[in-house]
Amino acid sequence: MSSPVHQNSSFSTPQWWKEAVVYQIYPSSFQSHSGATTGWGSIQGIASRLDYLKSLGVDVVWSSPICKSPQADMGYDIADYKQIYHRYGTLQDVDNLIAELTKRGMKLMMDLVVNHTSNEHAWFLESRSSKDSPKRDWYIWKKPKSVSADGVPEPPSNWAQILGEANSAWTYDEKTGEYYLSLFTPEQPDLNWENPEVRAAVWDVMHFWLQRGAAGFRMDVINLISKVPGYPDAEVVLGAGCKFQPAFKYFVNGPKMHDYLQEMHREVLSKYDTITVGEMPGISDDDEVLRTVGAKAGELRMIFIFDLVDIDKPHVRMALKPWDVKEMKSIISRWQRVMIEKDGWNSVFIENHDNPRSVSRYVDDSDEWRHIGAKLIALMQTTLGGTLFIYQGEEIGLRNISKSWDIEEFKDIETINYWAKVNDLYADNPEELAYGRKIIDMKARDHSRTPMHWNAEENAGFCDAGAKPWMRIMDDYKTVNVDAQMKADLGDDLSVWQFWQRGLKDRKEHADVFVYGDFEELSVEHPNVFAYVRTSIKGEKWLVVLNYSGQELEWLMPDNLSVQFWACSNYVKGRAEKPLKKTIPLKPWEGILGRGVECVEYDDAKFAKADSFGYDKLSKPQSRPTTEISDVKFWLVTGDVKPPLKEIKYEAPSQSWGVGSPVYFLLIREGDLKRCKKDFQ
Ligand code: TEU
Repeated sequence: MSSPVHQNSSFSTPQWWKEAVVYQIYPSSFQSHSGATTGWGSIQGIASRLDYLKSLGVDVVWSSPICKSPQADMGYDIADYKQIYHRYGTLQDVDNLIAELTKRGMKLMMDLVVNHTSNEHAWFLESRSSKDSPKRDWYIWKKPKSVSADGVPEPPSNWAQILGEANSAWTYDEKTGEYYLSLFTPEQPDLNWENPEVRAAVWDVMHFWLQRGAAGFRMDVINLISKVPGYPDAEVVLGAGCKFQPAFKYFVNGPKMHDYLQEMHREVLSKYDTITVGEMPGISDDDEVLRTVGAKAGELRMIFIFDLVDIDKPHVRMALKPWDVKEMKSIISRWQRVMIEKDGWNSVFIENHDNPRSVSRYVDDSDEWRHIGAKLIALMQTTLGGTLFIYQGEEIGLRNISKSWDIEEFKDIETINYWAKVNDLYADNPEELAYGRKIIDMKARDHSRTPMHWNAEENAGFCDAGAKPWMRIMDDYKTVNVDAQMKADLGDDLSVWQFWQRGLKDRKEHADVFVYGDFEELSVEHPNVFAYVRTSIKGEKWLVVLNYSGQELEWLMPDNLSVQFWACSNYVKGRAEKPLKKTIPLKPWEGILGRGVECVEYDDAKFAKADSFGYDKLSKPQSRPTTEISDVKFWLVTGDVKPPLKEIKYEAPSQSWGVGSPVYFLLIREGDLKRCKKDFQ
């Protein structure tokens, strides 16, 4: 197999938006500004933290929506795309933010929410005003499926609301006797993208922000913009008592989605040098994904693929499905490989504002292990290929809301709807109620939305001491906060923040390996260890070994592999003292990063082929191989060492590293082996 990373592929072609580290801000919870009494974060607050973000290693700031909104869904219900929500500030504040970012060599990415608007948007108010309104067709209006004898209308189909699966995705409007489609909540009517006027209005919004200096967009549920005509009833998958059913297959990557994205590219994106990431839940088919992010397709730079954060999702988000580390690894490895083999580009993320905290979900957030677990995740994230996204608070290992909090502390509409459903269905069933609460404790979107912990002062430095934060601040802010972690002197250890900072620096210094390099998993069968090799186009290799378990264990390195040194570990500041080959002992939740060396096993046929290039003289090796010289007839020189040898293309066996990479061979003839061995002693 030959890897397109190195042949006829643009995967490794450097681009600023590939190397950029993107930091997601949830504006209500990031930073309020001094003097503000609202208890909400603000744009001025964001501007005051740019030096902080720069020092962490951030290049692009993506803020969740800041536009004018009644906040039914925390700004994902926009009432005016060209105005700012009053608590966040003004357009002038955004201009100032962009200027301050630019000064620091950073950029702003806006959240483009155009699958739907708010029901308070002027377009919708006009659309719902009468069936003859010129904007009637800007939204999706349908007659009731039927009207019962006593006059009760039935929605056009059985589709369930995404943020309240007990309810219909269709909202009845008394005034005109029709339903409108509102996939998320009734306050978020879906725009009708079939209408060219709607598309033109969206392009206009995009130009507005790009001309103002935004560098691009995260596009909210951009794969939901085309619906299957006819709006057919969805299959029944939710059990008794559920009238409405998830209908994703009728609106996820719908029939005209690619036409619309291509038009968007033609009309807008092709005219600017942007960073774009499409939020695309519910899609997992390689070829379909490549139609958007393949280098040749070029609709969007990258998308968010949800396989990892939906690992525990059955049909709806507020539910649980068992999963294990093997599945987690296979999801990550699969997408790493797909993008390499099929010449696409991907985002790397493990948290966002719609998901619980990664340290609580994938590792162990107890006081004993939070610190190590958060660094294990940081090591993985900073060594995976793609554009890296960090979610606010991930860099200090914030964890989920405590199970002791009252349900009233949860503010998200999805949680509120879910809890109402559970109470409606199971008011007298304490077991079901407890299970519902368990789902909230594990899955609610609120977990990632609590205010940021800046310091140990009142309100965690998030807002002034006198103001009341819009959402309760987590109880551990006095010990787990930015200030403490930045300043921490932990002797032979690093705080979570310091570890992230170093990881981001390393990632940038070795972008050819970590951003653009080849990826090969070495631990497919292991139940707990995730080990992989990243290889740059020049052949430089790094080995990542992550123990995703709370157990001490040993991992057996493949025979043809060893490392020169273990450069990094989530347990110590300096190099980790571990064996360089064979059996590697790992502590609970331990992650290590090694600088790799490879010794290719002798293979007669391949040796003969290589030999035919005419290298019959013994060349002196550039560095010392780490396996016994008698084990090999030739050995591979890592790519940053430039041997005085001819480059040959070698189809490496699939189990070895650097599949298909151009590699350098030092050819050692049988008769010279002895002499060579002597040289090394
Ligand atoms: O989320 C889309 C959405 O449906 C997510 O809940 C997604 O299914 C989930 O993350 C997969 O794990 C976007 C926004 O991110 C969210 O905050 C909004 O509520 C929603 O769109 C509607 O705009």
